[in-house]
Amino acid sequence: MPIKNSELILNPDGSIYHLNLKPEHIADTIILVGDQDRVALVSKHFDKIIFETQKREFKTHTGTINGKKISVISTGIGPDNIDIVLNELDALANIDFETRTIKQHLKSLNIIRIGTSGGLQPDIPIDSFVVSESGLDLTGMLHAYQTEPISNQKIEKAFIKHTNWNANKARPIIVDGSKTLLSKFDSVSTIKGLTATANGFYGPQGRILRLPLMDAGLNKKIDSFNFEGVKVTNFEMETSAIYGLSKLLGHHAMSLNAIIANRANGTFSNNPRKTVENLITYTLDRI
Ligand code: R1P
Repeated sequence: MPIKNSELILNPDGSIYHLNLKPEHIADTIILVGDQDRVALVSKHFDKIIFETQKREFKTHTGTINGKKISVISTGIGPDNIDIVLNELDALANIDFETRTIKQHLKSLNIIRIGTSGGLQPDIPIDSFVVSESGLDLTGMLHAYQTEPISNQKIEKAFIKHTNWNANKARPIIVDGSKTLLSKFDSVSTIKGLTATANGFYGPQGRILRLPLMDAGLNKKIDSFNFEGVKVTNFEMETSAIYGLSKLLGHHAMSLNAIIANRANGTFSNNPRKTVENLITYTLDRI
């Protein structure tokens, strides 16, 4: 049965609805960044750009680097955007837009996030790089899908117990990154971690400006969680959503985080742009 026009939405030129891309416009290796302006910081390292487009916050540059085809796409902020980006990337790779049917031979993309993040432990220095071995999903977005095959029940249960997780909030899910991709980053220059993904920047990450929090002690409980040596290293807004959807769809994903803030000691990087640029070159050298 063909997928209906209302479910798989194509633009008049045949490109997919939000990303504005046709299947031939993407590489098998895709770097995701949050900020549209970060796309050019990545593509300036390309030999050449062979395709570029933008719609809303979704900007794409596809080119080659040392002859290898690569795409960089901005996602904007948050797990709701990741739902759009991952589903549309998978459609570009694995759905035939002519027949609107799923292809017989499915493709696995390599999806690498280069993002910014706040460290949660005092020993995670500002301007360091955290490689997310796993993502701790606090967003609820993944619950729209059948998540049983990708979750890690034992550690999730320990986290729920330790934080006395409020039953009105979505159940946390812990999803692993791609071991194949992560193995390329086995280096002393990175910190391996469990990255917490929130569905907001302020209250959902425990920041107080004017509004009191439902659970003012939650961040302390997240910081002190320790499951057989595994601690929550950092907070951001996309990693677990990327890991969850990539696993469910059969893609390889990993997330690299430039630590520009430290929430444990209240500090912020003096030069976050430089740190992000360093993480970009560090990443491109390894993929
Ligand atoms: C918040 O300022 C944004 O920055 C972080 C968070 O995950 C969120 O998207 O990542 P990016 O710098 O990649 O956008």
